[in-house]
Amino acid sequence: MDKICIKRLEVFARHGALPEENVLGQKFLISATLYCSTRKAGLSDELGDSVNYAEVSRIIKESTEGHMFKLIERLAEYLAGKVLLAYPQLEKVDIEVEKPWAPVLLPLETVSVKITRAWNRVYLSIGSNLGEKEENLCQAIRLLEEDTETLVVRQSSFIETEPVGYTEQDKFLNAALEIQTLRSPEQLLDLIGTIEQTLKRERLVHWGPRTIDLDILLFNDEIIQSDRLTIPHIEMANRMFVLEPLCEIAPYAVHPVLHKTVLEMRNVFQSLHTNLRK
Ligand code: A4P
Ligand code: MG
Repeated sequence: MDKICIKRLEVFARHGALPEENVLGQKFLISATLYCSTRKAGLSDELGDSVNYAEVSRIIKESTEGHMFKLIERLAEYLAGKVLLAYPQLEKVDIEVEKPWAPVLLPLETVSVKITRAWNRVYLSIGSNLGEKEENLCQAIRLLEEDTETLVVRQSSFIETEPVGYTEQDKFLNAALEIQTLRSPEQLLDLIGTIEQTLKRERLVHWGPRTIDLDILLFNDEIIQSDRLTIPHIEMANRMFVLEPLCEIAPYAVHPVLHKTVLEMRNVFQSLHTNLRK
């Protein structure tokens, strides 16, 4: 992956755990490595096809001056988020914050924190079979877009599907979404919970009617099994209402446990059910 590097940008700011540091201020040196393809700009010679390092430097300077954190860990985290959110086309960013005048009272050259932060690529399934179904899906998408750490990159068409599981209920409207987010899996689950609450989802019957249901299907290529989360979603390969819309936006996304693409999973499911009906 190509890189654009900003080395040791000097900023005077007031971060520090000691009150004197917050009053007097000191020098910080900030380095950033931006991971993105420079191929397009390399051919076109157009700034608009690249990430403008002057603008990134300005974002770093203003963000560093505009806050007062106790820890350089916090400052590095904040800067990484700011840069990634300003440039969704970056895959990841390294940020190093050096504090050469840190009040350590020993003859050291500098202290620093260096972190790497990346966008997470995530696929979600959404469904509704209560109330204004289309409006519910649109509202859920809007609420995802309103989250400052999340971008909705792609969405499938809305597909009407027969209820699976508990069948004594209305048809569903289902869709799949591709998002990129800075949130961790658990933080994304919290966001989904908040959106479900905002849209007044009540849990009455398991697999029963709902104004909105949001599930995390794939999170990068991670495999997660915890009290709150199973990723990939445990039922995704067995549900046409998931595979059909997902196939529309990500046919070649790979299930990290089954090692099958979404397209393959959909075809397997389809042929299995066609054979069962014969
Ligand atoms: N949880 C664990 N893993 C995940 C994950 N990957 N994504 C936990 C989201 N949540 C996950 O989920 C209950 C708990 O699962 C969460 O609190 C979380 O900690 P839920 O969404 O509140 O409960 P649920 O929806 O009743 O159960 P579940 O298993 O998610 O059901 P599904 O798979 O969503 O099925 N028929 C059609 N045609 N279309 C539908 O959309 N949906 C369902 C519900 C049934 N039939 C359907 C449809
Ligand atoms: Mg669910």
